[in-house]
Amino acid sequence: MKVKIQDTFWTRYRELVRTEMIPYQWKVLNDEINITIERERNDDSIPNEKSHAIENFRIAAGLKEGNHYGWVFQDSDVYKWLEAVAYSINEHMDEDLKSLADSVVDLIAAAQEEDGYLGTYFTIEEPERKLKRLGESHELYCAGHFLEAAVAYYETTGNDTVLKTACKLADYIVRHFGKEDEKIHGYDGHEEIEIGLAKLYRITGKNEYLSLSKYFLEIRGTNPEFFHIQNAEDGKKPLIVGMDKFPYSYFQNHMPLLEQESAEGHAVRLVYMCTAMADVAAMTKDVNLLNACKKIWRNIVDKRMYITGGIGSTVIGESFTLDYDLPNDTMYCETCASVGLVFLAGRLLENEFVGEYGDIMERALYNTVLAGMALDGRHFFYVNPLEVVPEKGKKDPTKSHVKSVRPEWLGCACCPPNLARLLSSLEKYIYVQKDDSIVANLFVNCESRFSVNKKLVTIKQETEYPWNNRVLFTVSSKEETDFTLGIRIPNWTDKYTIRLNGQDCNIETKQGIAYIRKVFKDDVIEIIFDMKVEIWDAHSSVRNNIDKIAVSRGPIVYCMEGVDNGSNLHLLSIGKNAEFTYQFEKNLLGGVVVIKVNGYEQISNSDRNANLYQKHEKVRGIQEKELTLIPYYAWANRGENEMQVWIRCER
Ligand code: FUB
Ligand code: ZN
Repeated sequence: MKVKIQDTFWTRYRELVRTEMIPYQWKVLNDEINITIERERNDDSIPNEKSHAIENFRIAAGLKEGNHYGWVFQDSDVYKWLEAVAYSINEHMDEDLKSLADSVVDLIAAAQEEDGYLGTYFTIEEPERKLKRLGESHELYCAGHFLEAAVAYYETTGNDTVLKTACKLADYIVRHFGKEDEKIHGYDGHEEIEIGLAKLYRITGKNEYLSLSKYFLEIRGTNPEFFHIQNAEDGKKPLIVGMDKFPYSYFQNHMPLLEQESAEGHAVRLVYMCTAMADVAAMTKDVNLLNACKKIWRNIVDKRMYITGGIGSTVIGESFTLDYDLPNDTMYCETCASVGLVFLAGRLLENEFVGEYGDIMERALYNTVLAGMALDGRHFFYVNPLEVVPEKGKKDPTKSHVKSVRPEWLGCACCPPNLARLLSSLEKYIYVQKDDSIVANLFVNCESRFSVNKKLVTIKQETEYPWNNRVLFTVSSKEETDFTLGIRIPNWTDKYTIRLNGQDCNIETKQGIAYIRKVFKDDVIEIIFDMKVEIWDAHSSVRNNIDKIAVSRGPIVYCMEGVDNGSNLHLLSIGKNAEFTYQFEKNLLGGVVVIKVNGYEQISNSDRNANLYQKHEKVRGIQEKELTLIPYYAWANRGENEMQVWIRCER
């Protein structure tokens, strides 16, 4: 399958990645740019003087002298950058960028030790502690990111060094971990190696990589004490302050994966773990593993996910908390966690054609993932709140992670390059194919080629999604080709029509996907979704959202911002039968559909001398006010101001 995107909405982002993010991030990784690196929350242990990520490699390679700087997982910023470059030059070859990336590959290879070990922190600072403190060390996490980057870079460029370095590293890990007595019967505190090994298996066909990936999943949680035992044997100071005290569930090792039924612990780790479960399940046809993954998915989607596709309800441990606990202004909703949710949905879709996987992917992608970066491609959110009063983030220590302006860079820089690698590889998520069934999962202007029963089929998608409700599929094949084309019917639409070659038709829909089975040659399918403004209630167990509504249109969730509606957004409300209007504004926020509604404003008693508490008035004093809503992903691009997704509803 080869998909080429030519889409107004997405090309803008992908060009931003290519022309802004990748060069900008390169300068940051090299400490060549004068920017403010913000701590993601008030915590003095967060390193924020510089990135030093490339310099760490130079020191580890013996090209420079000095100390390691940054998190123990600082290397992963470079790997994710390399992965994004791989996808970007695959789409748009840039010889200068390729030479730069080749030199980074050489540097990484030079930093690799003779036996295959790769990890600048331990090579430079504490070689004697290698693999001795896996709960915190992130050694296999970084390795997993390198394997992912290496596979992507090898696939694009055929660079031999990158593949050799990756295999040498993977072989090192195979030699050190596994069932055999002499090996470590353990795993990394942060899942990721499982994904990297599975990818490396796909291109090398080496069974030991897939087996080890499966082993890491199988052993996790069977020995919850593993990290504690290692820490005690190590006996030295933790590698990450306080992490040795985190509960087992933070690492998802509180019980074997097959027994886990809810999404627990650190959100990014959880979704990476589930991504690997779905991946390995698909490759090994392991139904139990897939079912276990689906159980956790159900818990996320039904009880622990924000309407924006954000996950992680608390800053403590960047974690899930409990069912229906979805506070809007203290949440975490890390950008990486939603990037991971996209990966997970994609892997589940490869296992089974279920529309819901695409629905959630779309929700995370168009809302939290995109909110993770500013429209200039040079400022990034780590945490994605659904309600912000800027002063609170500054003065309330429990909200120091809730920023109202995207920083230029972050002490922990996991999110920006994660965004870059996802957006530059978006073409991987548009279709899924299994034998002679192709499903259109995302609606993006693109031209795609498929091999179906050894025949070449081209499918062109034309659409103005997410602003417009029409998608046209033009299928062409030199020879008549019998196959099934599925089209996901998004869960936000109540009605849709499909026309095949100009004729209305009734199509069978299964699990959220409409299927057309026929002999295709030159055919046109037009699908029109009913894309009106929708209002949503949260489940009544979500205490923070009682008597509030959220507004969406198509896949886009909306919010109110102070710049359009004034401050004190909490005083605004929308009537039960309010009528919404919408309009595309091409000069606003890069071109967005803006929603307007006649709502209300509670007459405020802003007199500072007024009593804090006053006798209850039966009738609330309200006045009419037109409210303006913009896409959530585009908030905080017009200076610092309040923002709110869930809006009070006058019933
Ligand atoms: O631990 C590595 C990365 O740093 C995680 O994925 C993020 O959540 C951040 O904690
Ligand atoms: Zn992150």
